[in-house]
Amino acid sequence: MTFAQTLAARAEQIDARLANLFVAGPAAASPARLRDAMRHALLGGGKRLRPLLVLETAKLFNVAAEDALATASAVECIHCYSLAHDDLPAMDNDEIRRGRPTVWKAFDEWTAVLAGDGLLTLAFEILADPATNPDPVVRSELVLLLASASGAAGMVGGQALDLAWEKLDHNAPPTPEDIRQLQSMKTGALISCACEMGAVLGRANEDARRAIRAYGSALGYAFQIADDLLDAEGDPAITGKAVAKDKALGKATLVDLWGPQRCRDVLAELQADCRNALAPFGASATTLLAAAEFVATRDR
Ligand code: GRG
Repeated sequence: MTFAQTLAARAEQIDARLANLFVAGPAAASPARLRDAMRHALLGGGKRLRPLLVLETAKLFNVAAEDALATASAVECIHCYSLAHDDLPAMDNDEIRRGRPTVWKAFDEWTAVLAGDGLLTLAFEILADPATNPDPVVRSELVLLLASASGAAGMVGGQALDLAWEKLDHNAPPTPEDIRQLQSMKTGALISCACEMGAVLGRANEDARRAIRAYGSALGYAFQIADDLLDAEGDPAITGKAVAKDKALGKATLVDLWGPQRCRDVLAELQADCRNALAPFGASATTLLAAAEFVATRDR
């Protein structure tokens, strides 16, 4: 199986689990318009990379996919809430996401804000549910990891730094270190967290957790550099979003500062970091290794 086939098969599993949240799950009782907007944000076209990372990391520690799917779906709820809010006129003002109208475009702004709020809260409702994992210690660790990766010192903080650079006056442009910091908070933290949550489900020891964190952190960094390259050079027919959007918004990216070639060199170094971090797991980490290659060379 190629990595693209594995990703597609995992996406099918996760999509079915996500769709069920609106049928038998906690979102079933929400008002119809809000529910439709949450469904719009959550379903329909995402690659489901973060859920795959949860499932594949859990698998390293012999956790069956069925026992990791709820955790994987919680991470995707957070990711999709962040996209719905990021697309709002007050933030990135995007009209197209995953080749479809963004949530605020398909509904309206207040519905998109509330749909994001609903997904954010839903993620923690899923993690706190004993059906997700019978061990309360595991559940509380999952909640803590996801809260800190997605909160004010993680994704939300990274988004705040990003928007501040873009929208407020500064005496000097951001340095590569500034960009690295905001990107690792905004994008890297959730990707790295998805990996570590799989290790928590598998009750991995501290050495293994450290190795998974090193992999997740290199992967998250690679993901963001690849995203910047895609913004600069990607084909909108494949990426499902406007090209050169970051430049149009005046966002500083590493592609601007370093140029595409240096970014590609750094991507190759990060792939090597991922390989080194996964070395202790041998052949059982093949899919995670392939994920690193996919992230560094992706076209969507
Ligand atoms: C609004 C709190 C808040 C946070 C927003 C993640 C984020 C923070 C904004 C998204 C903006 C963006 C395009 C960031 C680049 C990295 C990224 C998250 C890309 C989209 O993720 P993919 O490629 O998307 O995994 P799919 O559609 O496949 O799920």
